Amino acid sequence: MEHSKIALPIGITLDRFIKNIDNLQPNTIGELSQLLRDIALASKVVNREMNKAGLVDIIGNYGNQNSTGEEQQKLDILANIRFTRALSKGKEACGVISEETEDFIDFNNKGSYVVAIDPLDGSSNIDVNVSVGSIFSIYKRITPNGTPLTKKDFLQKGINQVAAGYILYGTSTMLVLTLGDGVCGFTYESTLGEYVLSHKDIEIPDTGSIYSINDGLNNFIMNKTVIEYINDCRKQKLTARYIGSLVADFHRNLLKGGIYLYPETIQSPEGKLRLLFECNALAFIVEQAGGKATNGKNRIMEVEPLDFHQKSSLYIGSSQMVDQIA
Ligand code: AHM
Ligand code: MG
Repeated sequence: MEHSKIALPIGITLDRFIKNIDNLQPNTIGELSQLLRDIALASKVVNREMNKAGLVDIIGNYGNQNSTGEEQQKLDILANIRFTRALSKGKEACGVISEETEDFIDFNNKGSYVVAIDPLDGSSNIDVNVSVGSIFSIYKRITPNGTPLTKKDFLQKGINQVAAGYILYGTSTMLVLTLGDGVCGFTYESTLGEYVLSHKDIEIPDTGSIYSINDGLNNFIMNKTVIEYINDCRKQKLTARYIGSLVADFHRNLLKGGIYLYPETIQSPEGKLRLLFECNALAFIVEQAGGKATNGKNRIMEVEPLDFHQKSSLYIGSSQMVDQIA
């Protein structure tokens, strides 16, 4: 695969990185670069709120359920507000759909892009100070600019993504990004308040020694190939690693080589993760890094979403490992 043609040195800021993309493709990417800045800024605010989570009364359950019936945590709500506000203030995104809301929001502006976002993934881990993440996908709207947005602007296949990324709030905070030309990672330098390029042209190893699955699901997995594959992993003494924060599990496997599996189970026959908010963005990133993502039958990026909150099984990571499932 051909990777980033942009020769930028380690240590440059995300802002400069984005500016350089502008210089290379001024007509196509100008709006997108501002949109990425808005997302980065919102993530810094979320990061700040995350860091003080132990100090003030913002951790814990908000008492509501989100549209798929799970409990929302307070920081979920806050993160959703921060990202939505940042996107609505700029004029580049014309609408957003979030894992935390039932329907999309139309910003009623002339922007060209729509954003699908999981503002805080793995939020049940916040109370115990374990890594969580934000995940985003950016698409061009399908309906004409300036007209009301419709469902079809958001129900797009993953292959239509123009950019995708995640922010991992971990031992350090990182933003990992693809614009369809390789994958770059930026580490947050909190004293400067800047993301700096720390991981250039990330490539996932073709195979690895890590498999990541919730072992408690074992007796409820519906796909026989997956059951056999996990047994094989055990026989080969691969290393089982599962945090229960998709972004963190994915990020580790992206850098070290491995596979993340969330299968269809008797309790969740369609899988648990959301195609629009979680699977598509990570599938785009992994493919750009040389890996693969499937639902066990099809390439994730080619699945047609019929519902905003559609769930999916997910097998994602090193290509040779994912090939054994699909
Ligand atoms: P969330 O979007 O409600 O936070 O749920 C998604 C999370 C993923 O981060 C994680 O990989 C998975 O759910 C863990 O699920 P389980 O506890 O069933 O293993
Ligand atoms: Mg999530």
